[in-house]
Amino acid sequence: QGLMAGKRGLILGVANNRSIAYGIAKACVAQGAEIALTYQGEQFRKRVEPLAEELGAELAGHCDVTDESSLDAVFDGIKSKWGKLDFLVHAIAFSNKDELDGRYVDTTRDNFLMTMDISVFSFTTIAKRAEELMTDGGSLLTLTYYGAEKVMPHYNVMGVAKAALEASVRYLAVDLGSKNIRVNAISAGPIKTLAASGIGDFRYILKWNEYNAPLKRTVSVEEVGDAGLYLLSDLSRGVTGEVHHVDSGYHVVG
Ligand code: 0WD
Repeated sequence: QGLMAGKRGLILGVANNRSIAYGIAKACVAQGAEIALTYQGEQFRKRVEPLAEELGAELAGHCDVTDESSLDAVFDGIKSKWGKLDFLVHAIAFSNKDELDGRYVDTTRDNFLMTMDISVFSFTTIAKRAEELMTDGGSLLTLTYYGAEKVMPHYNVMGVAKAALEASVRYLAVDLGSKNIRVNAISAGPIKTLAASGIGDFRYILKWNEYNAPLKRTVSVEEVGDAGLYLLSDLSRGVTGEVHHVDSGYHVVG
């Protein structure tokens, strides 16, 4: 029963119960999906373990996307446990906090490369690994932000990375389309999560959205979760290469 009955998915990027990936995981499980979660290192294991238990999810182990061997281990594990994969969520991004403030022009080479590696290249290499397991087609989903399209205060190098991530969605959609693997992104409005706490003046950005978005409020992880459910389920079977805004409509005025 449910929109996701019989579907198995890997969800990367649950850090805690405020994570966008957690909202997506909950929505999928409520519709009958079987899911596996990864965590980044031991410090997140103890936060993610109870969430996995609550959701009836498998723990697919430690995953640091900059470490190929940890990716190999996660995908080998999925292959031996499930043999195939129907959907995948990539909700991962990182940049040095001290460069998510001030001017973009001051970005260092090291942080530029690290930000692009964790926030952009990881989706491409994960898509390649998922392709092998998505033998009956599938759906890949990543998370982006409006700072890819317009300059947002303090978003800096992450805005440049999200622009590259959105372009990756389009190229991957073409590469994988003939195998009926769809690739889409949700451009979420600002939500107070651990990752967001690294962005300078984030409370101001939340307030700005409340005042200016057509719906006059910010969005919740449940709302992003339900949109994720649509993009991961067969309801969106005709949709690929799309960046879908779940932002109370902010992008039409911002
Ligand atoms: O306002 C927001 N919160 C928005 C977030 C608006 C629009 C988009 N997004 C995006 C983020 O850029 C990210 O791509 O949504 C995605 C999920 O972010 P989130 O739910 O806001 O943040 P969080 O709950 O912190 O999860 C992101 C997690 C990391 O947490 P920390 O706080 O450690 O950065 O990504 C994971 C980590 O668990 N992560 C990694 N996972 C594997 N390998 C790595 C890595 N190297 N780096 C970060």
